[in-house]
Amino acid sequence: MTEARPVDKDQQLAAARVDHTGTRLTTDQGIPVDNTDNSLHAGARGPSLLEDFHLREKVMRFDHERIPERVVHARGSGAHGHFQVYESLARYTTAEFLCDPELRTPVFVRFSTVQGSRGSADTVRDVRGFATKFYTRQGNFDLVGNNMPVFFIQDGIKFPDVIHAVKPEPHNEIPQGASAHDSFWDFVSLQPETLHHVMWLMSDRAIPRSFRTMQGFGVHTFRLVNAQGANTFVKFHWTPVLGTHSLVWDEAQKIAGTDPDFNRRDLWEAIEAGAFPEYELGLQLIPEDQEFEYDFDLLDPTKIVPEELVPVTPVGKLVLDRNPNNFFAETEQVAFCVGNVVPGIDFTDDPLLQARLFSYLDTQLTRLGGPNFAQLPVNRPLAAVHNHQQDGFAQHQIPVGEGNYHPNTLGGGCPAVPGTGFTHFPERVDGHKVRRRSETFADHYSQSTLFWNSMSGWEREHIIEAFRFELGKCNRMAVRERVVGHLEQVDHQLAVAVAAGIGVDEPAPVGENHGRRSRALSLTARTGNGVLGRKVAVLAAPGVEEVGLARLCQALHERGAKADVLAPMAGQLRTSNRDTLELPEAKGLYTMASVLYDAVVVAGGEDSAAMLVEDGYAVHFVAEAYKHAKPIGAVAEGVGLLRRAGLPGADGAPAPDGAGAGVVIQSEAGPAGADFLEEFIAALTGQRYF
Ligand code: HDD
Repeated sequence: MTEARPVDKDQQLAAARVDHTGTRLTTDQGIPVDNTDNSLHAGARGPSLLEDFHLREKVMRFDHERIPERVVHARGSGAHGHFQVYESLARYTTAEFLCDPELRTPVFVRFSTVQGSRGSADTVRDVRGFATKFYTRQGNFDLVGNNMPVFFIQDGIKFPDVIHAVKPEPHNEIPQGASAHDSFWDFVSLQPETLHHVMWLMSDRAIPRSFRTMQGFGVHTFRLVNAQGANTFVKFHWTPVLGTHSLVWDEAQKIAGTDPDFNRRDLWEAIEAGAFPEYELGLQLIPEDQEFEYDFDLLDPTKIVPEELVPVTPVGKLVLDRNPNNFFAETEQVAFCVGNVVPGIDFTDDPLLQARLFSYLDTQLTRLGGPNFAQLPVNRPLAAVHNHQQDGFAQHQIPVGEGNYHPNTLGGGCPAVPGTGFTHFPERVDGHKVRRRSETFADHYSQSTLFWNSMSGWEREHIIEAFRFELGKCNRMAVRERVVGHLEQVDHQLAVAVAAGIGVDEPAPVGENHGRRSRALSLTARTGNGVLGRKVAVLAAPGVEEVGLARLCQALHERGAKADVLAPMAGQLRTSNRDTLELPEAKGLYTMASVLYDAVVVAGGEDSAAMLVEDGYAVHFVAEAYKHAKPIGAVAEGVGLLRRAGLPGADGAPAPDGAGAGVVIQSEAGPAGADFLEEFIAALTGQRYF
């Protein structure tokens, strides 16, 4: 067991931080600047002079502030944190950070969307990246995953094709941040291996509520290798402690306009507020001799290993507890490379993974301007770096001595190669060189059907609506028809429902649905715990009943949820008895929208309720929250707003089956009581009421 001590990435980063507080302005050369508001002119109204080095330097630096955005995953958001394993996994691996429960390994995580450019909206329908850099004492390990456990293609040579197809079309660069266009679906219709991932993409997984409520997956099968050299196949899973939760499509589209930074802001604010996002690392471990036990190939990245076959064992926890100091220096310059593995973790022959091993190293050369990107503070390993790699753009170190080759005597034979270090798993390989796909990769439909079968009723409805939206945006009828043809292979009912919405003839049944399900695939199996970090809008107006309002805000605060009081006029609210209770200042109702919240409560108070009922925006706010199946509460006079918005059950008559679910009402006058608060918080825990 190694010595128990934290490995401090923060301390390493501190050396790179620059704080300008209390300093005076200089040029990049350290020359003091006397005036940065005026160029040097020949006469106050005359031309600028070429000798003005300050002007030239300032403009030159500005001209070159941008670097190429990532060719995929351009829009992202990052955070620092740490990872700790629960118990030693030495049985499986020599990776020290997985073997020492005392060791807190610093990490940097970047979440991202795939299709859109750096300035695109957060809530588009897309896959989300979940990339983690572990700064271990044995070097950096990068787990570069997504929030979906499968990928569109089986061989990395198809990556440029699938990305060209999904990115904005080449002739007009439309659409931004969307897969709802002809070229993507043309590709899908011709490449059925995409189907399984497309099912995930059309599900609510593609519009996560928050980076904090999103699963992560390493996707490929990797290997763990122990001290005896024995190999265990492994799939990596991140499970958010808060549960996995999504938006609904109408909401996601509106947020893209109301707050394009929705997910980014949420992550930032949660960390600032101390509600640190947490994820459990889980492993699916498959003994080497069971490689061929399944009806799919472990090397095929379009397949999951169903949890019913191999359970996910929780092995450790990731906590994100610090926002970056500077977006560009850290989040933009972080360079993940799938090839960064530490001793005890190794690759498999998954042909998608194999191509990634080239691409990530290669892409940084263009993006970060040369081969020295590992020296950037956010990329620097905590482990010592010694080798003879030298020179290149932006070399920041000054290697001393003459022995820049191996073997040498001029440098004392250093850096020495002791013969221990990363040893590749000695997999036996035997075969002919062929440009061919393995036949074990041929089944593209069984797991697409498994996913469909595992969805709840409302998840299926959302999938059908998503297909109709996306395919409905395709101009070519032949593309729509071909996709429906593939859906028919997944499930007849699905294909019929989609076809009916997009003007395609009902397909004839082609076969039987196998009927298998995996409960772990449904969001209903991933509710998580509590209401931590949930955002509640409390609608109020002058004359609001203040005791109940204060109780509500406090009850939510105590459970880790956040209450925003929204009123037609921002600022300190006049309350029903003009008392001086400490109430939070109200935000302007018109500056916010129901789509930015997880739930709504209408506060009590006669004057307040009377004003809200007459306010069209407030009525819309509540009606929209109901449409998006969010928990809604109302206290005493506040119930009037629910009535005005036409919510079932608000008028005292029994609501039709299920229609009143998630609506919590306190009819009796007076402040919100304990029963109401408990019931509302229980409803908030239940998330949505479809
Ligand atoms: Fe990739 C970025 C995830 C297949 C080539 N990828 C990138 C990022 C994530 C993923 C999360 C953003 C990293 C960051 O935040 O900087 N990519 C995946 C997953 C895949 C996958 C889960 C399949 C299982 N990717 C994949 C293939 C290729 C690439 C098959 C090429 C053959 N990916 C890249 C890239 C990027 C990248 C071009 C762009 C920016 C970067 O690497 O650093 O190299």
